[in-house]
Amino acid sequence: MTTHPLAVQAEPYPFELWPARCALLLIDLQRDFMEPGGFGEMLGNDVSQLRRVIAPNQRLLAAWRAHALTVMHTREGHRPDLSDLPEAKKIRGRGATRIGDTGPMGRILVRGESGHDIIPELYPAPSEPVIDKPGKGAFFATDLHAILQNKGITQLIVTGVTTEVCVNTTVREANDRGYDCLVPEDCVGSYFPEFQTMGLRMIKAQGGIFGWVTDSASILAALS
Ligand code: TIU
Repeated sequence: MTTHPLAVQAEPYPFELWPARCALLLIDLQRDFMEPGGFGEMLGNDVSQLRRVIAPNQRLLAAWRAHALTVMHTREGHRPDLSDLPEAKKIRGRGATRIGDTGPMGRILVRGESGHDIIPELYPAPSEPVIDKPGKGAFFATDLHAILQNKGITQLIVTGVTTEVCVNTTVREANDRGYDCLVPEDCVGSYFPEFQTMGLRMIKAQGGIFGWVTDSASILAALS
């Protein structure tokens, strides 16, 4: 354990990184969001927009693993019987295909289906906890907070997809629970360029109202 924090260049001001207390939390890097035929495309989105986050996430993940730091992953999805799927979420959008229906990668957003799993490029190691969440935020109806507390984690580097939906919701939930959140902009992606920009601005505005924004190179530079 270092006796002083590492300074990461960030906005609105440098982030004081305590590596041993900082988990890398990768949000919903699932085939259902990242590949054709899944939930993201079903909602009318161009999923190719998100693939630029893969390489920078691989670099951060490799660094966290090399330093034996805490890595955790989340997946959005539901039980096969859909008992944890609110009716409101099921019918939202009034689309012909819904969560639980069969798509090219199995049943859409259902646990155990290939589309629900994390993309091979960023697949979790056996030692890395995977949080299955039914909502957009990673703290709602999960044991994420308990696991982080048990590990002595007080800081989160939050990456993944999508910037304005599950990443933003999770950062806000974490902030209210007392975690300092750092978001590397090249490691988070949105289907909408304007939401990418504003989703990040919302986090760092007002003196870092929800957290800090940086890039993966700045984190890697601080760690090296
Ligand atoms: N639709 C969309 O942008 N996102 C989601 O539905 N879930 C996540 O962000 N993971």
